Amino acid sequence: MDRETRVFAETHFRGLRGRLPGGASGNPDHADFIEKPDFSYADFFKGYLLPNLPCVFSSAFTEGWGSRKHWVTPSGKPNFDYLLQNYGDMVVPVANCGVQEYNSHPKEHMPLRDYISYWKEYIQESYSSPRGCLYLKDWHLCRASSAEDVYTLPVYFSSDWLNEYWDALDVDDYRFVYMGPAGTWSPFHADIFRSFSWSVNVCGKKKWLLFPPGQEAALRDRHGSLPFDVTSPALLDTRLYPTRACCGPPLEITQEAGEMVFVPSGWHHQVHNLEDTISINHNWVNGCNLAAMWCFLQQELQAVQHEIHEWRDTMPDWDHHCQVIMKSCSGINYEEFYHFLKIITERRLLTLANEVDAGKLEGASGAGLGPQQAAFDISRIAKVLALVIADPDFQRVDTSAFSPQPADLLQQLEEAITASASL
Ligand SMILES: O=C(O)CCC(=O)C(=O)O
Ligand SMILES: [Fe+2]
Repeated sequence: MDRETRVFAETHFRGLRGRLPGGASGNPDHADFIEKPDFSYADFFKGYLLPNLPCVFSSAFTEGWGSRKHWVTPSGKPNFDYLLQNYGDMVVPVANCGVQEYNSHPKEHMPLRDYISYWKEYIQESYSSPRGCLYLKDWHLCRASSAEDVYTLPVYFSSDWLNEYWDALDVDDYRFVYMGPAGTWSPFHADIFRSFSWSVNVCGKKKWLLFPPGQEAALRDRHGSLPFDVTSPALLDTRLYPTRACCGPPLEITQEAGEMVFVPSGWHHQVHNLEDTISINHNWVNGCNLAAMWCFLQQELQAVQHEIHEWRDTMPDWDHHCQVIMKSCSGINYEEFYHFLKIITERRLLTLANEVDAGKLEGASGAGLGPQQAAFDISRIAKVLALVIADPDFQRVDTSAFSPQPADLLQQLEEAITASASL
């Protein structure tokens, strides 16, 4: 990141005065298409990441990817032989797109070779099977094997604290491979923790239906539930969906082979594979959507509190129980969120310290995007950490074993902000 982009970003957040970036006024009718790879990180940051708007990058951006060479036949179909030879024994999660279980498709696990046998048969039987329509999704290929020869992370998406954090802990990641025949689909959702996502088609074609943040409220049914499938004719029934007509049409994107879609934070979406498709995607959080993640966690805690409110006065440690339930339902609670902020802060402080030692070499520091990015990151963490510390539910968390103490971490951040003002 250059200095001008950092100043632009900090001015942008000052202008928001703590409000979350919405993403769009009304429903945009198209997503910009970025043709040329001479598009800079600053162009993406200012044009799409900060205003929280979707865009599509042309296939030129993924030209050199190993997966686009090896996973695809010359006629553009999945290369089953290559996949079998290289990954056949790996166990993968597979969802049944014909069945709804709560708000997702039920999943089972099987070796990739079994899934590929199913897929070949499904094609031979003219895209039908007594086993239903099966979609391999959320496969953590990178955790199981090196992905160096599969793809390279585009610089635009490299400020990724979620994967940086989980890599530091070495327990999880948010990097996925999806593959499935034409007809497989992902139900209506917003991404985990209000993260951003990017998604590349290694081969095939997807249709995306996207709604800007807030628009989904009009899609709720009379009980307040979001639809599972926004294309369902049931949505036309005004007794079931009384406010449906207040929601504009979705932004529709057709993503071709090699193209890369940027999904902004909090945009609900539904995705359909129009052809046999393989895709790679990441979920990611950084300074631009950190406040949205914190808001989401507050809502998650409120939902838990609502569920067990009748025991509030009788259960000792009721607040602690809410945090335990939150961790098991959402994958993270307030303690872990604090730890996440702490780890990212420590890494950025190191980047800035090295920067001073290294005589201010732009881009030469550990975080990849340079000292200006680290300074921006620090400023965003400070803003969100101040909100966390002021939150009454966080004040009820036992922080006695936290090191450093939250107020001390905030102090460190504020000192770093002062020191980096002249960078
Ligand atoms: O490709 C899909 O089926 C879903 C992808 C998705 O939801 C995402 O990348 O956020
Ligand atoms: Fe998604």
